[in-house]
Amino acid sequence: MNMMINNMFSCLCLSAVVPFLMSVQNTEAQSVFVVGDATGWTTPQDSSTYQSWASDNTFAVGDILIFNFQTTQHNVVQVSEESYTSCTSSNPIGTVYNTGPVNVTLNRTGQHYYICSIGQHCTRGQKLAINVLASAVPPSTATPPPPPPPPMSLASTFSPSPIPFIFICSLVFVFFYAHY
Ligand SMILES: [Cu+2]
Repeated sequence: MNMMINNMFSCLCLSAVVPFLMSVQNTEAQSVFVVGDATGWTTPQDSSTYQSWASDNTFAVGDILIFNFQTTQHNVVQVSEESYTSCTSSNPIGTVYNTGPVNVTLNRTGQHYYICSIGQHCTRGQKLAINVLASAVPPSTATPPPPPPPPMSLASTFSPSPIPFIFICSLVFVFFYAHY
């Protein structure tokens, strides 16, 4: 009889621990992007460098862009779409960053345009257009984590994983009746 009680206790422990372990993996996703990767923020050989870099990545609110450049060689100016297209920096949005490297936190959704306003750098391809999405958290982990496991009782532990519970306990009963 003692053995049966022990085994039932193990069943209860298992059915409480498994859902708890499944809920542990839930972390805030914030990505850090180095613009242009190893190329950094410079006048590129290929004028489509930053366009293709942007299309290889997905940006979301909370993510950080790092513009790697040497102070006085380049700068970072956020501009409107028109200014991005025509490479004019007369109407910058927010701060003009002259000291490299620069960390920019993406704090709103939608299109963001950045250019270098030094010389002809922008017309030679030192310009970046990105689309920022609402959230970096993928849909599967977007739901809040379940509350911590409730105190151990048959009623509360039965519902999270009834199948292993029923299966293991059936084995225990079969074992019990076969031997006593
Ligand atoms: Cu430049």
